[in-house]
Amino acid sequence: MAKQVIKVPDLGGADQVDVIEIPVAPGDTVAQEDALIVVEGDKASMDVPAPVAGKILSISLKEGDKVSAGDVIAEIETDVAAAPMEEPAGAPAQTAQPEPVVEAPAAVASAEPKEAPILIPDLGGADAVDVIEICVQPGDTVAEGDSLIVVEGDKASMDVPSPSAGTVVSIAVKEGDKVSTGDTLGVLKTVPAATEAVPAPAAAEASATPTQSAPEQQVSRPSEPSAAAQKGYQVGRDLTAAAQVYAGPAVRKLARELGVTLSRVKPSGPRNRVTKDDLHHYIREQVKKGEHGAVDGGLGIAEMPDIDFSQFGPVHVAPMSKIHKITAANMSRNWLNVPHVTQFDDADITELEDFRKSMQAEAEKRGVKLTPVPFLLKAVAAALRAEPSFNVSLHKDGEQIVRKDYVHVGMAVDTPKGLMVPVIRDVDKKGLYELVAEASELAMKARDGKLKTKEMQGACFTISSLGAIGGTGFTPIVNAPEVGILGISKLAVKPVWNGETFAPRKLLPLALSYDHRAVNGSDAGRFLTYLVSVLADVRRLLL
Ligand code: CAO
Repeated sequence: MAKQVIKVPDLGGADQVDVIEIPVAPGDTVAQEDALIVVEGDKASMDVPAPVAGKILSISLKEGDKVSAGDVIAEIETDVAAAPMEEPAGAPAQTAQPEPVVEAPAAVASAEPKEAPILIPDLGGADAVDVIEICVQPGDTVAEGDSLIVVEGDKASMDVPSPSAGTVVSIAVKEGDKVSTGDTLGVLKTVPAATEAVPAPAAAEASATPTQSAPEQQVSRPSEPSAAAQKGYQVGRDLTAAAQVYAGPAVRKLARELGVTLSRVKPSGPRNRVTKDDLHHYIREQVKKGEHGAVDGGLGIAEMPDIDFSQFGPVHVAPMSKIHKITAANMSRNWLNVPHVTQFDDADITELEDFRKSMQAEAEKRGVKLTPVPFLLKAVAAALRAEPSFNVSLHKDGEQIVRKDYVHVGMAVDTPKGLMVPVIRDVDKKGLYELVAEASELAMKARDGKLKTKEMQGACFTISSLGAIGGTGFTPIVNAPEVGILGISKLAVKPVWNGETFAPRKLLPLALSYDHRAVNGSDAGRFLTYLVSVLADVRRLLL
């Protein structure tokens, strides 16, 4: 075991570049060539890879630091015998690609517009690099230093800047092409005024064609920073807009390996840069969605779109009450888990209504108000007793049916804080006045938020009455693990054929939703038919 101090290698002449990402942490084991840091200069971002495999003991930098060649990056414990790291044995030039050459513009003697080929500049020794982005198109006007294309080698992505101001006549490469130093990128028509303004001295030092000198000498820079270079990161930001993504070469490579479209990844790095962590987070989210069946274009449940409603008009966002949130979660659970069937019928409650009204005075003396709801509770309880195949729940194992020998009925109550369902126990054993009193008390408790948990548990079945509100019908959602729910709508007087004539009758619309795993349509049919018959003639409750 030996400790090695890892230093920033030659950056191809670049100095004081930003550390934009540190993909490793102390304790990490890295392989040779794994990126230790990602740095970014005016024109290129590049990985600085580990020259040896080993375990990171410490990191001397943090994101945002500025570094130059020779600065300490980290200390690594390695099996390899320590070697001096600053030694220029070619390693730095191989591992960290220098910035692309910004070719000095040639002096232009004439003010006449001139078309000239744009050549791929010296790529710091890299060969056959990928064209990953084309930033301009024919007809675009560019300033000197504006990015024309972005290329990516093994270790760095870099902008290829325009050698001078002008108009792009043609682009000879496309995304995915491989280019090397000296290849023709396109044709640029130079603008006389701009070319005259370019300082000439640089032309003497830099050639329009690639040089063959040693890497550190290959990097030439204009004697004055170009407009684009002065803009610094602005170039990068423009690229982001053009390519919808801003990421280092290691991240791009990983994205390609994983088949991830980088523009879909939410960036969290400096200047909206996609980091490796962002990529990992994105993959984790996709896997999670996949496990829940939410796959693009598949049969699963697609994710709800995240819509900014304020784009359509003024909005006010308010938190949901706790009850509302619980109800929403339960509804969605029940809706997704229970295969619902809803069956409809109208109960002729003409006689029931006559009876109810005739009892109103007596009820008032008892301090209660008779509405259709207690009659419905009583009729449902009778139907559950008459059709025990409906008084069941599906066992959790999905292989057994739990048959109940009690009749507890839930009653949906609309409260200011949301929907609550208190449960009336042993409904089949209680008289009408007892049921009215209990239903009123529980409804009041629900509205006052005073219901105890126990008072909301144990129902076999639920009734949900919107009769006082209106509507001709609705399909209620089963309150699992109960087996069914009865939705009651507003009674309407309708002409009904009695065999001789049409007579006005009071019809109560009923909708019975049930869990088709636990009961069959025939069970539900019998249940609803019995219920309708009891409501049509409450004397049957005595039978
Ligand atoms: N058709 C016509 N009128 C009806 C009716 C019906 N089906 N059901 C009740 N009414 C009448 C009552 O007779 C009463 O009339 P009067 O004021 O003239 O006497 C009036 O409507 C008000 O009744 P109520 O609401 O005070 O009492 P209720 O017994 O009908 O209902 C309760 C009690 C707790 C069920 C009800 O208050 C409630 O909260 N309903 C909402 C349930 C709900 O939200 N369900 C949806 C769940 S799924 O999202």
